[in-house]
Amino acid sequence: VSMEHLVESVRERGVAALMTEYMEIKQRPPDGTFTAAKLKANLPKNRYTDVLCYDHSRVCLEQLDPNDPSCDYIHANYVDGYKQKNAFISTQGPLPKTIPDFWRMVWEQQSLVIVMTTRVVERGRNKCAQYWGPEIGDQVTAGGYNVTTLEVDRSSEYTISKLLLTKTKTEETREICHMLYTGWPDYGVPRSAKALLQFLGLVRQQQSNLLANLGDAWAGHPRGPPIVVHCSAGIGRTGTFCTLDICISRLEDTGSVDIRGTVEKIRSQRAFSIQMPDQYVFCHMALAEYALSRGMLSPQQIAMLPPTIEEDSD
Ligand code: PTR
Ligand code: PTR
Repeated sequence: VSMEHLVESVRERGVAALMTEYMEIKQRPPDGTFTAAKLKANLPKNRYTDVLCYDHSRVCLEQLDPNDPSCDYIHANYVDGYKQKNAFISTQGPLPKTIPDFWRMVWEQQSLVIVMTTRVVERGRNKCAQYWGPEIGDQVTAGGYNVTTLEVDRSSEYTISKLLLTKTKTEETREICHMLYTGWPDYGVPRSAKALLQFLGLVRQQQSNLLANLGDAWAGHPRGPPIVVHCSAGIGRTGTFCTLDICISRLEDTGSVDIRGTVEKIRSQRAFSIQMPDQYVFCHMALAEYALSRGMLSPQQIAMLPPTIEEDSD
């Protein structure tokens, strides 16, 4: 449907109808197996026992030990973008013991950008291991990799760091952009839709800058390697982020939106994506905010929407 249509329907049916729509999506049972995630040797690699990782779309690490079927497992799935296969890797926040696997995945998949939408500790609980150094000059050694923090740029809602990832054995190095969004509580929605949209634009920009540095290495794939996206479980906030990216690309390309279809598609690749009704509603509001900023909707149309959006549009 068109953006105007969407806004009209949200206004008419209200937020409660969106919540109901989300519950319908959520009630559908997972359609796939979780065999690798349930292997005894892999259980300690899952952050949450109730959030498992599909087999059919999982990212397999290189099988380093042919006798160990568990050594290719990491809690991560490929997720398609808008007209782009495997645009993202959605993954859980690394555990202390899976940090080496995480960096190995980044290296093997040749990813350039890591998006993190959780903080390391929230409400006194560990949500993600400190797998990179937060200060300039910090170094982290993980398995066969070394990670050095070269630059850190902090603003109120996010922190962007330039990391140097070195494969110790060959001394090959790669520049990685680490993009930490701090203004997003777990189980919740970002404090500011505007700031998140701005962040999303920066993610795309970083990916294309880093890609340009590589010359024609990715010639056949103009948008490059998968962007690694994670929160704590890698489903709620990660799913919301991917939904918005996909919906915005589609809106730019065709002028139409399909939030429900997008969420269903993402959930078919990364089970349980988008965790809260609020996050589903937020996708609608943020998309309306985006359309407003692009002159696709009028302020009057926006003013008719439920209040979430007005708080952000100053
Ligand atoms: N078992 C956890 C829970 O207690 O809810 C699973 C979980 C944790 C699910 C965090 C989603 C979470 O949010 P996010 O995917 O945004 O990190
Ligand atoms: N602790 C999580 C929660 O209660 O939200 C665990 C969980 C994760 C529960 C996923 C259900 C999940 O699947 P679905 O999103 O399909 O309900």
